[in-house]
Amino acid sequence: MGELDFQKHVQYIVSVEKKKDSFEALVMEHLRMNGAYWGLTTLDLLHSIDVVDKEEVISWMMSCWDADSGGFAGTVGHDPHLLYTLSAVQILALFDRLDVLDIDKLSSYVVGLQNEDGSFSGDGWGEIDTRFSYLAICCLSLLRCLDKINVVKAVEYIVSCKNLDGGFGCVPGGESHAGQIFCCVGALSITGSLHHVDRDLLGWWLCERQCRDGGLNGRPEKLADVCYSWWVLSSLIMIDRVHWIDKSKLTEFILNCQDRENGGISDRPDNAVDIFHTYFGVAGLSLMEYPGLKPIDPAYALPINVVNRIFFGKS
Ligand code: GRG
Ligand code: ZN
Repeated sequence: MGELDFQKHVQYIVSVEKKKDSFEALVMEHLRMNGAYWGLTTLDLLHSIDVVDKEEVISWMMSCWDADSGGFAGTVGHDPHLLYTLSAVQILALFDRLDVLDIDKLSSYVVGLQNEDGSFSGDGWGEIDTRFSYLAICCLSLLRCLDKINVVKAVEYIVSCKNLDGGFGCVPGGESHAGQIFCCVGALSITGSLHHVDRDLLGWWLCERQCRDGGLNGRPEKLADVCYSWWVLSSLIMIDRVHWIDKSKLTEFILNCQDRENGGISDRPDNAVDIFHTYFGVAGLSLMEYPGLKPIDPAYALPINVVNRIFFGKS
């Protein structure tokens, strides 16, 4: 199975950033801010964030800020959305440059997306999903502004999306899915509300996601995919049940998804690599304390030293 090829993955991430005119870059254009967050976080976990020109990234990011609404867009000239707003805050946290933000305007944008029942819309168009609850709560917490929303109602809404199997869906009654579980458990963890989770029941559902090949899937009967190394493992860590997974088999599955020639990690062995699965693979290995990687925080999806710097003022 070999080892994690630190150097090749750094080269791959830098090359994706440079290939702005490729087909892949064009179809991903609307998500550029989110892609930048995945790439930069991965570089930091690999101890290589200094290969990027931070000032250049910050000036591009600020051109994606919509001063009218207070939110960030996925790229210049597009509409703002909570997803890109959190990605922008996370990138600035990585760079230790949250000072460039207009925190009042930004937090008002997020606050304005909370609905009567405590749920959140992702943008002005109104779609509701527990993903948006996570995005809003994580973003406001990083800005030290959680007190600006109705946290009790936000938590009540998330709890109303809990299922009999212990998992969570996107809206009340929605099927449990590992991605939504990450969002709900992450938001409950950040707000100090994990007592609403049945840890044994949910831990059992999550550890059953491990397939014969060692990889994790997102729900029953589906194929294993490297991204669930993040969604499932981070949730298991937050509820203190990560020892229910076979770590060495999962490590082997992730390492087998590396492109040994050009770097990058794919969703499953022999598939094409992309920036998202490169993050999910490296972050999954970081959660399993793979030697040489920075440890990552399972709720904020940022290196632990970055989270400590925000909340305790140290690096
Ligand atoms: C900052 C870490 C971080 C996250 C931001 C947007 C978001 C918050 C979380 C998304 C959570 C989510 C719903 C992830 C699932 C993504 C995914 C792989 C969906 C695929 O679903 P299917 O049904 O695939 O196409 P399966 O694997 O079920 O066959
Ligand atoms: Zn995937």
